[in-house]
Amino acid sequence: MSLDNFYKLGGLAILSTMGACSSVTEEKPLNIIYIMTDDHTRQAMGCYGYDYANTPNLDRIANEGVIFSNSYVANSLSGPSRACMLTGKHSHANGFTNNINSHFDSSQQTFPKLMQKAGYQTAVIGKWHLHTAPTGFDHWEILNGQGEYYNPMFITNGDTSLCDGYVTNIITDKSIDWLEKNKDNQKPFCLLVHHKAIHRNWMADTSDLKAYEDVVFPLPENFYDTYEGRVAAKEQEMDIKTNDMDLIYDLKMYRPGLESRLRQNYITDDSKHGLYGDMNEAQRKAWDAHYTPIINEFYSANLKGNELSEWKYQRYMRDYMKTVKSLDDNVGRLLNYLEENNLLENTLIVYTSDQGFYMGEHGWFDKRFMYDESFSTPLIMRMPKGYERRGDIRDLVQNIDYAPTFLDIAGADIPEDIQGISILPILKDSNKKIERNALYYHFYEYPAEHAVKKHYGIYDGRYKLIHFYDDIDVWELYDRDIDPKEMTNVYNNPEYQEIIIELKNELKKLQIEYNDPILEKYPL
Ligand code: SGN
Ligand code: CA
Repeated sequence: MSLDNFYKLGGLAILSTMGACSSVTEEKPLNIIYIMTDDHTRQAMGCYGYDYANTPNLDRIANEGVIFSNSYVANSLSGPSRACMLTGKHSHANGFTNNINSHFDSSQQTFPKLMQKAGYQTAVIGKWHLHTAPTGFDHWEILNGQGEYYNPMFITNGDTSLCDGYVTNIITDKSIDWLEKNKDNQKPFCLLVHHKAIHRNWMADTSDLKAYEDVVFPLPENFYDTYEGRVAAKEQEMDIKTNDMDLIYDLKMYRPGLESRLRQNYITDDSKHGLYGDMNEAQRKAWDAHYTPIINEFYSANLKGNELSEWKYQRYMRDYMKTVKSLDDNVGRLLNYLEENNLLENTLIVYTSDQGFYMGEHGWFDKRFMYDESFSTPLIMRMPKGYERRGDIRDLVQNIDYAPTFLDIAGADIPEDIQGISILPILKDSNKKIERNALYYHFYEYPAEHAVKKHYGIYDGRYKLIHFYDDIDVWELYDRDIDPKEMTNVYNNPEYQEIIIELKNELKKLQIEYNDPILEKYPL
C-alpha cells in the first residue's frame, strides 16, 4: 500500500481495527533520524578501529547495524556537503559549490520536500550553513552560520533567540522536545539533527574538560610529510606545525596582555562576541580552572621545533576528543529516548558527518582535499526491525546517495535528475551490490582559507586520479593498494600509463553523466 493510500484510508485507525499482526507493522513506514556532525572524522570513532576514541554510543549504532568503510563526500566542505545531501546532486548541479559566495537556491527540489509530499513530517535542528532559510521542513531551528559552542543563537522563522548552555546538549534537547511534541502525530517523521560539534576551534563542554588529558595520542607516521611530488599539498595552509594552527584561538593558550595572538576572535576586548567571550561567568570559571595550569606550564616550557609541533598535536587531539565526548553522550541520550518510547524498532538512525578531517595525517588539521581522511566521511546506521544486514559494508557510497535512499524508504519515486543511488537495497539484502564503478569529486573553494587548490577527481576503490586546476595544472595518481596514506604520486611513473588512460576515460564518462561543465574547460 502506498503511504498516500494508507492515510486516505484512515492511517492508524485501520491498524487498530485489524488488531496486532506483523503484516500491519510492515505497512508502517520507517521513521528516519539523520544525525550529522561537523568535521567528525572516522579517526575519532572507536567503531572505526581507533581504540583511543571512547565512543560507546556511536559504537552501539554500528554494532546494532552497519558501518560503511567506503563512505565519501562529493565536495569536502560544510555548505556544499549539506547541499549535496539535501538534493542528491553534485555541487555544480545544486549550485552550492563553496562556503564563500554560494547561496543555496531553496526553491529547488530537495529530499525533505519530497518526503513531505510522501506523507512525512520533517524537521531540521542545528547547523544549517546554507545562507538561505530552510524549506521543506514542518519545523526548523537552526544555528546562525557556524553557530557558537556556548550560549548559542538559534533562528526559527525569522526569530532569533539565545539559548543558555552548551550547543551539543541544546541541539539534542530541542530534538527530543520535537519528538516528544509530535509523538501522537500519526505521520512517520524524518528528523535531521545537525550538530555544530566537532568544528574548529574544538571547544568542549565544561563538564568534559578533564577527559583525554592523560592520553598520549599516537603521532601519525606521516606527520612530518614533506609533500614531495605533491605541489598542492605543499602549498596548503592547514599545518599543525606552523601558525596555521593558532596557539590561542585553536589551542586556548591565551594570556591577558599577550601581544602576539594571531586571531582576535577567541577573546574580544568587550568580551561579547569572542568564543571565550560567549561564555557566562560560571562557564569561564570552569574553563579557566582547567586551562590556566596548562597555559602556565606551556609558556614556562618554551618549547621549540618538533617538541612544540608534537605538543600542539597532543593539545589538538585532546580538545577535539573532549568535544567528541559530549557528542557521543548526547547521541546516547537520543538513543535512550527512542528506546524508552518504543521508537527504535521502527526508526532508521543514520550517523554521518559533513566530511572527514585530518587528525595530524600529513601534519594537518581541516579537510578539503580529495585525499582519504577528508574525502571519506563516517557512515553508520542502526537498523530497524526487519533489516537483517549487519557489520561492515564495503560498497562505494557517497553523500549524494542519502536523498534517494530516504525517498526509497518513504516509498516515494526517486526523480530522474537525482545523481545519487539508493542504498536501501543493500541494507535489506547482503547479496546486493551498489552498481557503481567509481566516485566523482570536485572541490571549488580557492583562493580561500587553508589555500587548498581547486581540484576534481575519480576514485574506483583502488586508484585515485586527481586534477588540480585553475592557477595550476597538475595531475596526481595514487595506487591505494600499495600506498594507502597517499604519499607517492605515481602519475609520471611509466608503469601506470595505461591505468591513467582508463581512469581518464572513466572520469570523462562521469563528468558527462553528471553534466559537469568543467569538462569543457579541461577536455579529456
Ligand atoms: C571556518 C574555519 C576553517 C574551516 C571553515 C569551513 N576557520 O572558516 O578552519 O575550514 O570554517 O569549515 S575559523 O577560524 O572560523 O574557525 S566548514 O566545515 O564549515 O566547511
Ligand atoms: Ca564541516
